[in-house]
Amino acid sequence: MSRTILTYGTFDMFHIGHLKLLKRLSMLGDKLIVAVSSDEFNEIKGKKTIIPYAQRAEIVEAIKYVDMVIPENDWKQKVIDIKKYNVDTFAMGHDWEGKFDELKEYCKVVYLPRTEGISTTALKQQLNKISEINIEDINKAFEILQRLKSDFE
Ligand code: C2G
Repeated sequence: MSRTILTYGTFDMFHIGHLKLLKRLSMLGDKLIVAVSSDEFNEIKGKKTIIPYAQRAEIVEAIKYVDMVIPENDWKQKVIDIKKYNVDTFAMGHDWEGKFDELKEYCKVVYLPRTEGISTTALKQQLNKISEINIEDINKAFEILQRLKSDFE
């Protein structure tokens, strides 16, 4: 009997943490279905994504561990998806530990350890820091370089 695994996520700015999770999920069964959060649903979740849904879904679909991608549009669709795709195991990273235990009525529920040291939030913060280097600083640096250049000519 083939075992279907189901997970949900935003997968914005796809990184190694996402990849390692999908790899480990694929080892739990024969078919991995990933529900990628729509842009509208992320607004409901209070999450602002950098990469739009269509691209996030295409990236996840291209991952060799993933067999199928479906859209995640609301919190309530999980039970419907579990029944529709005859899911054997529902699984998430452990930052969701205990949050979906009510699904144990329908299938196995598993929380896997997250990959430490990487997150989309942290990537966004780093990008913000870089963009904070304002133009003024850049101009100052440029002036100094020009003066240095003229000193050596
Ligand atoms: N993840 C991980 N290691 C990281 C970062 C993320 O294992 N360093 C896992 C998360 O635990 C999650 C999955 O990658 O299981 C996707 O993470 P997000 O894109 O942040 O998903 P989220 O916005 O939490 O959406 O209905 C549930 C929600 O859609 C979950």
